[in-house]
Amino acid sequence: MRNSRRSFLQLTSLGILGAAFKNQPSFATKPIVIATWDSGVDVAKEAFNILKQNGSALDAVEKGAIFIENQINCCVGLGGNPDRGGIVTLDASIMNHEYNAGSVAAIEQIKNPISVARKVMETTPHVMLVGAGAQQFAVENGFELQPKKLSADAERTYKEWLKKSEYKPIINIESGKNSGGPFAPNYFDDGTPNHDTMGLVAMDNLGNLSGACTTSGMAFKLHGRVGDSPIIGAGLYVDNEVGAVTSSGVGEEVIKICGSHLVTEFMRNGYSPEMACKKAIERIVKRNPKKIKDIQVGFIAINKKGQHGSYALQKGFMYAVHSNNEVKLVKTASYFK
Ligand code: SD4
Repeated sequence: MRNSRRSFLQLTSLGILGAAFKNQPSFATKPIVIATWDSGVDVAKEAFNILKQNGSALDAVEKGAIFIENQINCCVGLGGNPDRGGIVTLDASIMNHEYNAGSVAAIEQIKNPISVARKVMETTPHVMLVGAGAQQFAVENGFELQPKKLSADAERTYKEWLKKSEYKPIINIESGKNSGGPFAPNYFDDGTPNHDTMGLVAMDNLGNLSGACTTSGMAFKLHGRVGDSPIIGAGLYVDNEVGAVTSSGVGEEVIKICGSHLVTEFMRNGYSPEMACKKAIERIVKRNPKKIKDIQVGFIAINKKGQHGSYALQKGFMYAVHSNNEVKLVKTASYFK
């Protein structure tokens, strides 16, 4: 009672009561998982398999992330595009319902960085390990060092990129529209478009929230560049009292506004998941109104009631939702129409 009165007061004092309720997306019963992009459909199915057997949200999001990291011709995981020196470096983070978090950044030759991130969370007093130290920790914990070899797709794309070596992010405005540059979608062998980041957040049957985010990052980046995905509060945030959020797009812009944490705080103040994502995107717009035309950022969120929502800068962003034994792809509303 006290809580709902407080939320009501927060909403009215912010003058957004009507807007927040108008934008409430469909209600979903738990368990539920949502995952970025169209490649999120299969990822959500993997994660939901765990949830429907009463598994934890944490196990579910890790399973979903592992599934996509294991796709050899996918741009998440070791099959992803390399940095400008031809080296694949991976970022990943995971967070559970007790504010515990783990992440690895710029890790090389490790197939499942998400599981290394979970190991960091569960077995060390730290949150984040990077580069050679992250790799050493992984090997010491039984993760096999993989060969330094680009996937066939990545090698082709990299060779193409080397012809001009332009360091200019190309936004993935719509699946299938761009290819061959940073942020361009890649494709599975059957032509299915795919993207270089997978973020997913879930609520289990107990009502607990968790999230995971894994990426090969910005293609042809500077060696050592780290994006938003492994940074807790930027590419991923979970507050079990409020909701869980993850992002995709130009990580630098997400980091600068502490994006996923910001979306969580908007939900804490009573905004629906979609409205909370929209408010964070508007913060990016306000910060840099000129630059935003050339970049993409999208957030996806669920709140404690199992409601979900999303908002992006550019059109073309989407996310998969798996609840009630069915999975669907939802088109995200965007700032630019
Ligand atoms: C990054 N956010 O490294 C990631 C890239 C991404 O779809 O999301 N691409 O900045």
